[in-house]
Amino acid sequence: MYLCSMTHKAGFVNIIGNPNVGKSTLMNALVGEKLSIITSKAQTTRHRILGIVNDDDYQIVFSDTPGIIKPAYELQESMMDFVKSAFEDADVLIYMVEIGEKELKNEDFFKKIINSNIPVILLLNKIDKSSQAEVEEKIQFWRKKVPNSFVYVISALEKFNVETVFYKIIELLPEAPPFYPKDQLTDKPERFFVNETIREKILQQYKKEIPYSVEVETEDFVEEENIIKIRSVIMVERDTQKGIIIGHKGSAIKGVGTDARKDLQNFFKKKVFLDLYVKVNKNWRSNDRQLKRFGYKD
Ligand SMILES: Nc1nc2c(ncn2[C@@H]2O[C@H](COP(=O)(O)OP(=O)(O)OP(=O)(O)O)[C@@H](O)[C@H]2O)c(=O)[nH]1
Ligand SMILES: [Mg+2]
Repeated sequence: MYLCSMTHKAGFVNIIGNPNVGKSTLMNALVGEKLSIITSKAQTTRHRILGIVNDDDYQIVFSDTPGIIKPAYELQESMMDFVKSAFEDADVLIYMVEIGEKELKNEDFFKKIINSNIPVILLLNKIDKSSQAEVEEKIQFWRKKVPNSFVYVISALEKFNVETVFYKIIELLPEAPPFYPKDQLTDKPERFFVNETIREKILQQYKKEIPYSVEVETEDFVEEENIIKIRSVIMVERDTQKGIIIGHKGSAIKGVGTDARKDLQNFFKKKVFLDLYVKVNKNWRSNDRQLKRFGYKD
């Protein structure tokens, strides 16, 4: 019998911060897979999404979370509950800020960060958009504001310094056995990634309030030898929004389908047939039962 002298490290590394700072871009870069959707609009991420990185002697369970906001309707309250849960089980907290911002959009959450008794890594992101002088000034600013943190400057988009942060995370991980099977990449099922990919295209293609009124549900996901046949519903809150999503003679929704199908083929590494349709689900964002149905509540 061989006794292994190497210790195993494992833990939850939870990424939090204001909307649009680059949390999802970072998680995808750290995991090396596109698990989270990314757009230029705030409030792209609505769920807590796990991304698991496995090696023989460690397992890092990253969590991407929704951007911190003051909730205005029930869906946003659920989104902030995901952020709260990320505070509760973190072994390492990643607080991401972007060049130009000065404070977290929720004072209570900020207090939790500066009073945290677990390690905090503060990442100053998007430094590719900034000058050296400005970056140095911001490092000083954030060191003072979050004195209990390890501060790093990064560009999640250009993957600058991401590897350095990765090694710091491994250093900070506690000794523990793995939490998930070593071949597991995420906690979410295939249909979730279908829904999110479609929602990403909607965020990119439509203006103003439309993307925020949309939820996507995949009704069929049938995998055959050479093709995956998918049927998904795009749900909106009102009749007028249905017309906008479809567009003149279906032109708008056709664009969503084409773009989503391309991404899904890359994600599943298989040919995809995607059938989309639109339904009204009145005020689903404020309806407890609907929020449960879509996985925003237990
Ligand atoms: N220039 C630059 N842009 C970045 C960088 N990282 C992310 N972005 C861009 O910032 C925007 C928001 O990125 P996301 O990763 O979706 O941000 P997020 O924090 O997950 O946003 P929410 O989910 O809405 O809270 C996208 O347009 C990204 O391409 C970076 O290092 N440099
Ligand atoms: Mg995000």
